Amino acid sequence: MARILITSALPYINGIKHLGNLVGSMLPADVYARFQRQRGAEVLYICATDEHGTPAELAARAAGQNVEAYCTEQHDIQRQAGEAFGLSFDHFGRSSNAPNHRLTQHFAKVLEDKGLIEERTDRQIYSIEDERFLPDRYVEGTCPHCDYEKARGDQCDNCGRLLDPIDLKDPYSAISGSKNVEMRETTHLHLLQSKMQDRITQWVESKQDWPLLTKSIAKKWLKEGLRDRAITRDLKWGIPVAYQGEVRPGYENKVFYVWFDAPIEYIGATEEWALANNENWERWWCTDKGAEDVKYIQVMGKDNVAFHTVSFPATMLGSEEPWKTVDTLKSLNWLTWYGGKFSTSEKRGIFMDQALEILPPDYWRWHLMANAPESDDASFTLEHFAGVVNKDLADVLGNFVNRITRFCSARFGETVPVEGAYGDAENTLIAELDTRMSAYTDYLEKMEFRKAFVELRAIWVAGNEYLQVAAPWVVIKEDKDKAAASVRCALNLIALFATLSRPVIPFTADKMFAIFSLDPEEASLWPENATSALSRFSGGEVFTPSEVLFAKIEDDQIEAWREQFGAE
Ligand code: B3M
Ligand code: ZN
Repeated sequence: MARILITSALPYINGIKHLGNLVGSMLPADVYARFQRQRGAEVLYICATDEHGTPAELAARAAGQNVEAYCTEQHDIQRQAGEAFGLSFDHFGRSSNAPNHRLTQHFAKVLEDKGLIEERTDRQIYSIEDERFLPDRYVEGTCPHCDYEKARGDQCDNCGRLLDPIDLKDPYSAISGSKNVEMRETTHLHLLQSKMQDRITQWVESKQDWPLLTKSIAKKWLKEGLRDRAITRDLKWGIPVAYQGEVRPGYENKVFYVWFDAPIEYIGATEEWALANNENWERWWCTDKGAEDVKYIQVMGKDNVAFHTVSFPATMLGSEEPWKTVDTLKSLNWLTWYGGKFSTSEKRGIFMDQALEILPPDYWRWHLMANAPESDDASFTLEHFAGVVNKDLADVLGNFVNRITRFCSARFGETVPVEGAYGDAENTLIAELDTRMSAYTDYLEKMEFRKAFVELRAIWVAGNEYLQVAAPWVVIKEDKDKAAASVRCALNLIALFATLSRPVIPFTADKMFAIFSLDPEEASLWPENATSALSRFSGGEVFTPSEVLFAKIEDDQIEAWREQFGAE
């Protein structure tokens, strides 16, 4: 049996994520995990909150909470939102938990032993008024590239460039606003990535099946030449720079840099899962302890690709320990909000909790995945969303289920009819389904989601067209047995649709299985072919018509949401 490890980029702790974040990492990973489970693979889907670094401290400060309490609260909020969206994590961990502390310190120690870590003294911005260094986002100022006046130390929100705090013009403290800052010397550990240029280049080149976007980002970084980078910061909240419980002298007020420890949490969260479930994490991560036959898939937005194709591999490969590294890295572009940015502070866009206040998860899941920003950025608009929901979900899928269960119940009763045999119309349908099901399966396997869901939609459409042709409501007047056979076929289609749709719309799929009192876990095993799938019910099975599966979105709802979520 295939063993598949899946991780999606760890959502940062500073607030609930928006739909763009969701479709950029967690949701596609979830769809893939569900698909592989239905195929019978042994799947481990791991995620966690990314809790360290200056954005966490600043968000806690803004919320008037201490950072630990803030992270605990936000972790719970994100965990609940994920559950409500049907994200089927096997574990949703926290990068601040003990396993990540141990592992991060372990990696640093091993890398240092291998001569890949060096202590260097840098100049950093120090705030006299705040009596502290101002790493990363603690300093703001004018962008040296575009003159935007509120650029943050690590990145300019206006031009998008990555920055070093010391490049900012007119820097000031993000804590107090004080401009009374100066350069002071401070010592940090640096990971000598420059020494690993060849090893990482070779490793990237060995990855034949990485998608274009992933590969081109990795190659761009390699071409520019890997630079050594500081992996510690002058902060209190984070993983202490300590080996075997002993803080490294001089590092009492320093911690590891968030981007050093965050990817290590993929392993840490697996250990959390193992501890909680009496499982073994090493068989997923250590190639000398059973992980050699694991297929490891990472899913993330394009801004995270460099960290996963260069920095994290530098940590793992540099250790020379037998760690499992990523096989397939699926990266996504941006989902924009009406062509612009989702923004918490400007109240633009829909966040995960708000989405579920207005509609059930499957409406969002379907739209987001069917329009995933794969080959390019994609723009979310409420108008497009409503159009897709009304057409695909309400008219095509929902209507099919409703129409045939009602018709059967009115004319044959609430039992699958047994009379009649499949004929030409059914055989034509089966041939089309076989072709489409195999294309659909291949696209899901390759994580080409847009193309996959074009096929799934076409499969639903094929069911509707079949029903148009078979027209049991007409045929029944002349040939009741023939009508019975097509009703049986259509009822079988409902169960097949439920199986095929379950990776993307799991809640609805389970409602569809419930019509026939089928156990979703058993009933959703991936079908071999259409012939066997359409003979699941041979007649006599009892069913109960469901409520309408999808409500149409009305124009006045769109209007109200445009107002509420800042559409323009
Ligand atoms: N936390 C994603 C972000 O906030 C970042 C991903 C970490 S993956 C190890 O941009
Ligand atoms: Zn700029």
